Amino acid sequence: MMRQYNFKALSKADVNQLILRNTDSGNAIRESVLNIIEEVKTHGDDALKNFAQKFDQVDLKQLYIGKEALTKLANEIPQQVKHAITTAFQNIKKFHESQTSSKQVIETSIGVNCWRESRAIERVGLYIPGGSAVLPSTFLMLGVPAKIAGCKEIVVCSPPQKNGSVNGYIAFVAQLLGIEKIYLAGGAQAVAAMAYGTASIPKVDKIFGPGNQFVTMAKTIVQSTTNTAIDMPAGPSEVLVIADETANPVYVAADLLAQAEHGADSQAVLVSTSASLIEKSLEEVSKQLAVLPRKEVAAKALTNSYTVLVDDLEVAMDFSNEYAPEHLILATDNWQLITDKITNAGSVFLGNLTPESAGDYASGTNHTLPTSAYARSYSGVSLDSFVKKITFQHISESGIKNLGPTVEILAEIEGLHAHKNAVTVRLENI
Ligand code: HSO
Ligand code: ZN
Repeated sequence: MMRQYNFKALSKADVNQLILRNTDSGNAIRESVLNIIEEVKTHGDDALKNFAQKFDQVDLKQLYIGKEALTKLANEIPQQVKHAITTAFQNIKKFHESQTSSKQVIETSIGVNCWRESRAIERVGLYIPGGSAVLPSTFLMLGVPAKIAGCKEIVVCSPPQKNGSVNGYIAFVAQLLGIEKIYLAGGAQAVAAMAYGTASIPKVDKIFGPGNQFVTMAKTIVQSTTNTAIDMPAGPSEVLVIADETANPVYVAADLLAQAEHGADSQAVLVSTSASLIEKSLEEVSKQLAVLPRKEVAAKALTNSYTVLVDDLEVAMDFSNEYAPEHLILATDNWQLITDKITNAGSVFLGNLTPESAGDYASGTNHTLPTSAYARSYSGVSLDSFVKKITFQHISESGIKNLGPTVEILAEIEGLHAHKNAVTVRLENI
């Protein structure tokens, strides 16, 4: 069960200790991930087939599922599910389409025009987990912005199921996105394949997607050993709920458990101004936990989770900003009073009727978010993650006359005379 703390009794050092998570440098798995990467690098597709046998217990003849098979699988899913996935797809599309920026030309001084233009990252790799839970929602969250950005090549890897295929939900998402191939590779080996390329799997410029510690370690390694970028460092998922006496303990408990069921290493934190709300929420957690299909996983995550009693919402917010949660839920009717004070969070859910699950699946925001306090410096995945913003400038005759002397002086004080000359030769010629 969750540990309970009273903020007043905590020293600064205690708080620092409490907000620490996922500090395991993963050295134990580093060695095995390095071996996997080396295998894929040298043996390509054969290594991927061997790993599929070893880790997924399947004998793969070919490393992908093609368009026809995907259509067949997609057709088999219930109409109601197709409808729900389509609704989520449309909302995610609407929200991410609104993130396109139009070019804005700024005349910084007379005759000097500067602007930025977006260009899609050409080849992106999406990793869709398929281990303890298959996540078609993650496919939507990564595939939709990749499509809107106009990425030329979208490589999708997902671990094969026991029958050597992918599930129908993943296939249906592929169909909605117009993606015609899914590569059957999981874990660190999928990341290595996308970073180095194999005969079947193309090398990509940037790899996206959550995964277990092996996937995360592989992403971290390839980002420094190849020219492949990654979306962000990903640790176990987490939620911090700020609740006052206006919160509903049934809802609070449900939100904590939604987080806990993700994985044994997930963390759920409840920070509340009300001792009775904490007590009732914990009772509810026990009640709701007992009937959850993933109760073993959730129960483990709860041992890694805690509540903090605070004096007021401001202290709650200070704690939350220190913690920098991936997901922040403001379970209070008074959310408008404190939203401006949020400085660090991946994605925020306001009021008592806004569960994190809505954002996880269907409201439109992205669920690929910074964990492990990276919300202090990283944003979640958005359309921007799939583009580069390239700067442009054009200088006219009056522009170079105007700005040239400034550049000449700055080049002079840095002792860089070739720089100065690049301006001088033009000024002498006009
Ligand atoms: N809460 C997860 C996303 C997810 N939830 C997928 C359900 N399916 C990380 O934001
Ligand atoms: Zn979730």
